[in-house]
Amino acid sequence: MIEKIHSPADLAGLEYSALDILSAEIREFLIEKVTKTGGHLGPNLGVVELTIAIHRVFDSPRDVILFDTGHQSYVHKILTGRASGFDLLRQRGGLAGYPNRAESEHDVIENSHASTALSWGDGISRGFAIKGENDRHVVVVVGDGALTGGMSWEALNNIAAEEKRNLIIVINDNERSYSPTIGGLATYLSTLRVTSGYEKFLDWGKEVLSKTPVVGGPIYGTLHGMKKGIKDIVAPQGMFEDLGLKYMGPIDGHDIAAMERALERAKQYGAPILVHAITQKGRGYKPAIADEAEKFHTVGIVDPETGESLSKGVMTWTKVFAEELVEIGRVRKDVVAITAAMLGPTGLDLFQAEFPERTIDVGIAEAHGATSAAGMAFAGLHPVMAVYSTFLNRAFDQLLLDVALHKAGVTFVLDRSGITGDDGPSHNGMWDLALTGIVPTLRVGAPRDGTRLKELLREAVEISDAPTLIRFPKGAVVADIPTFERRDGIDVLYRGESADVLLVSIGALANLAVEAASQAYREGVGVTVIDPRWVKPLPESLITMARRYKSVVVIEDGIRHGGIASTISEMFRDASLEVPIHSIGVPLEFIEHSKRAEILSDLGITAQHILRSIVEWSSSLKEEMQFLEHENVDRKQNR
Ligand SMILES: Cc1ncc(C[n+]2csc(CCOP(=O)(O)OP(=O)(O)O)c2C)c(N)n1
Repeated sequence: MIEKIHSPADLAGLEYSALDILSAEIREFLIEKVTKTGGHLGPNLGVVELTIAIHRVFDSPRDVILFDTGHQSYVHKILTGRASGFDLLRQRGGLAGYPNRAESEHDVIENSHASTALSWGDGISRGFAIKGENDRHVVVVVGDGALTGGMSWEALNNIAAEEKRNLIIVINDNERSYSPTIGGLATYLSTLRVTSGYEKFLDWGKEVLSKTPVVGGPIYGTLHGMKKGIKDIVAPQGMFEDLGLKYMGPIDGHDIAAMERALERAKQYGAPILVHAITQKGRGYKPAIADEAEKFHTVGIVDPETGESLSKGVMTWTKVFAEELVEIGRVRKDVVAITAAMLGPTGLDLFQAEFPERTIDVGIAEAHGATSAAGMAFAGLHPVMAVYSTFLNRAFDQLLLDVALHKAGVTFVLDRSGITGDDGPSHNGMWDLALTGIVPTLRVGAPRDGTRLKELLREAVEISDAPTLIRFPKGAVVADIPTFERRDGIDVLYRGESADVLLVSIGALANLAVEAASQAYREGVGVTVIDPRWVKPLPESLITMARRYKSVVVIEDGIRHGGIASTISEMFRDASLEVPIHSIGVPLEFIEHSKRAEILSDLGITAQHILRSIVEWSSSLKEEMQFLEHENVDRKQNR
């Protein structure tokens, strides 16, 4: 059946028995494809029926369907004619792992950061209402995890206040973010989940009483009129309704007919309404259901039968950090670990296993997590907040004004810094060096290998009168790169024969830098490679060192604009040091999904590219100097 679905219109008129077959085929398809490419398997297996029901009740793209975070939009992609793209999911030229406007008119937001869809839905439905496009509906699918994010609540506050618009909020409640969703809201949703609900009570009442002659109708009417009072006894969904949002549910999100009935009623409602759907993450795939930790939230390349990973076990940056933090935690009882709903992905599950009382999951709430960390530092703890680099963007103001202004002894650990690749433009951790570069009091460390990561982490947690931040990339940690010598905190990794180029290598790119330098020697260019380790503040001795070289080259896995090369230029300018600076890094562009290695190669961040650039820059510098020398000689002779 799946080949017959080219657009949502092809779903119309299908019997429920046919839809059941289609659902099963979509699950098989997802398991077959996503286990080959990697991607978000568990969440998509959970929204098959829910997505079919939405596309049958609403008329996309005239009606707008938004998926919060966007990782659960694969079924939507299949139903909107993109099944053939799944062989290249998240790969160069293939389908994006998130909604993407360039792919389809059915995609409106290009997301991946959680908790934004309600604000988008608020804006779009408000826009339709103001323009008088009252026949258009906006459907927002939002997970229980995404509802833990503050933006969701800011949006709900606005949505509830503005009655007249067609906004349907579908809560996709699978009780999980990556791991089980935490906090008061999760507890509240679980109360709603187990209370089979006053909607059912009313349905029952209607059925029974309408069969009772004469008095039945009026009694039902009275019951309905009293609904708020009854509701508080039968089901405590009061919070949403007290906010001013009509609540429907809970509804079995895997029952297409029930979902359609609920969505049809919601569509007619004419004001913001919330449909609470209960779904099962990983549904229909045994290995996902059996995975207690994360229900296969996201997978790499795995055996479709067993769900076992097919990539060799490698030592990752995440694991080096996680193990070292446990070691530190054994000695330092004041060290606490904070995660924003990403216990497993940041490696903090190891810390939690040993120190559950010192591990805090704040939900998808990076901003709150950062300020809460400042509070814990004030109370005498040393919080280590581990987040993906891209998600720190969410907490910039809190990092600046709550943590740094208060000189709080908090350590941020940024995993997935630099180019990450497969998850597309919004997931690259390419902004952190530029963003953190402008935060007073903050110290930023960029380890080049596992040993330096451990060393910098230990140095960071010793600092209690200022915040620190350690950044490292995704994936396998590189082999250790030994220090030739350490001078004023700067490691010299390779010493060139002549003082042509001083190559300043930032973080995990050091192995490329050393390789390029060793080859440059054969091309007659002397390159010395240094690693400052702490890139903010940079040691003043960098200026003294640079004076001896003809040029300086900086390589960094972050945007060139406002990054470390920029900081070094400013340092040199302030010191009236006139040495040419070249920078290799990420341009100021949004970078489409592709493998990290492919993108780095495009950007000239490989040993070969670095070598070529250095040789080119050095020879043009030589030519320029020879030209200036000739001019000087001519001038002297003409005098
Ligand atoms: C701001 C932000 N922080 C962290 C993440 C990482 N993340 C991706 S999906 C996810 C869990 C989402 O849970 P939920 O909304 O319930 O969706 P589900 O996967 O359960 O369908 C998290 C924490 C993110 N996408 N955005």
